Amino acid sequence: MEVNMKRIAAERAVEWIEDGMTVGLGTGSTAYWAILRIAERVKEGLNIRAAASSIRSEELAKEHGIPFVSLDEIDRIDLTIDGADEVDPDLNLTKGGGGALLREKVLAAASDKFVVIVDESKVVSSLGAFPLPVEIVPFGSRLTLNALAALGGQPTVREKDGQRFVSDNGNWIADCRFGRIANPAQLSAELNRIPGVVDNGLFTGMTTAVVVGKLDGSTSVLR
Ligand code: ABF
Repeated sequence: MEVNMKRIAAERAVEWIEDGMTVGLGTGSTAYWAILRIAERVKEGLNIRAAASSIRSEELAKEHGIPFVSLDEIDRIDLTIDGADEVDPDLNLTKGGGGALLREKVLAAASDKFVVIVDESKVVSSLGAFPLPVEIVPFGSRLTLNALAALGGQPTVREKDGQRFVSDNGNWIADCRFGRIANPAQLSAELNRIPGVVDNGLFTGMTTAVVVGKLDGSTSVLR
């Protein structure tokens, strides 16, 4: 039987949600399994309120009856469950393959617990094989791209269906090929010092736990 590794990771993480929690909803195909499982638990009586890391996640959650709260009404999130593109041994992440990195990082930073759900292909010895998404403002983008190139990023502005990709925040994504990222925290700080950079897909020192779905149908938890 085909194992859906993303689904089993998502469903294990969702079991950690407790009544009365404010829950952050991630973005991407793994996070969507979590949203579907949360919706099932809400129908079974779970009492939560959710905040979403993308317009797409909010739409999906509302379609399935998950109660929402505006981020303007809360100061903390109890638990956010989100996907990732890569996870290194220190639980640093590459995120942003779905173009939602900015809102995802806002939620993760406001969360008491930030739980990442992945299939085992995402667990790597070091970050960097996946091109690093960097959210940039369109204004002066050529200058910003030059600065990213000067750092060794070989930036490519993301396109989707032949059009320039625009994030939920009206910005662009530059996918950067730095190669192996030996010090994610240092690179993240260097990137965010570039004036036209809004944020980048390196999530360092933010992860509470990673739930890994495996091909044999089991899950493991990295802390
Ligand atoms: C999102 O999930 C993004 O940050 C990340 O790129 C993506 C991973 O996608 P998937 O779960 O579909 O593999 O959180």
